[in-house]
Amino acid sequence: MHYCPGCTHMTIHKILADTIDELGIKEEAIGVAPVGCAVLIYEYFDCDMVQAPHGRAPAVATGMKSANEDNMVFTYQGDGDLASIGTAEIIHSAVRGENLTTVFVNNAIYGMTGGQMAPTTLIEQITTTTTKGRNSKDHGYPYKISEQIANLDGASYVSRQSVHNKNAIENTKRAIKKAFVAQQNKEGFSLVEILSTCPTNWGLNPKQSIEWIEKNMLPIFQTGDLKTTD
Ligand SMILES: Cc1ncc(C[n+]2csc(CCOP(=O)(O)OP(=O)(O)O)c2C)c(N)n1
Ligand code: SF4
Repeated sequence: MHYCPGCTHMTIHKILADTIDELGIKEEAIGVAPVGCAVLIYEYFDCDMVQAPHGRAPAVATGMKSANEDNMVFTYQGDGDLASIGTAEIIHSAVRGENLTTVFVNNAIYGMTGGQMAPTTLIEQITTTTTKGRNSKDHGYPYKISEQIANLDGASYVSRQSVHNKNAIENTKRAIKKAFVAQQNKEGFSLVEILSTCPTNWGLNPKQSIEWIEKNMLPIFQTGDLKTTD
């Protein structure tokens, strides 16, 4: 794989691929790849995949689903892609209640382009564009877009999970499965946000990156289901 050592995009790929296999939906699955470090996700998945311009995956996915409602359509998007340039697309897909599933990988930074501040960057987090740390006066606050989406009537299932340990990985798998089942049941838009590492741009080694999620991300981006039909 092309990812940096310790990058949990790889873990998330494995969870997602295993879930597709377990649900037996490989033939009808169509994934939409993002722009960002996961741009090459189509190299690793044995199902139909297309690639959308930065932030536009939900718009492309909407077309795929409209063409054939039996398609199981998912997008895979980073926080720069989904919560910055693609905010309009993701919010309005949820507003319209598009019957799609989104896997949203939040590593609190723009990974691919060299570690610039993302909307999800934490207060005091150092990035290449917040060299003294993000401060709310100049840069605003971390964007909890999943909470916003959970409040929309068109969203059926919204969850935030993580991959920092075995339990978290199991919960992530359960959540992705639930999101696909919501799509199978035609319940509307489903999204699973997953807290993920970026050791390279965080300037940490893989072990420290896992600890950084636990210490810094989990208190701000609390995990659990934000909306469910249960
Ligand atoms: C229209 C457009 N604007 C900007 C870019 C540059 N760009 C490529 S990837 C990226 C950020 C990716 O960050 P994120 O979505 O968080 O994914 P990560 O790389 O962290 O997984 C940006 C700004 C682009 N490719 N296209
Ligand atoms: S730059 Fe960050 S997000 Fe991208 S592959 Fe490397 S560790 Fe992963």
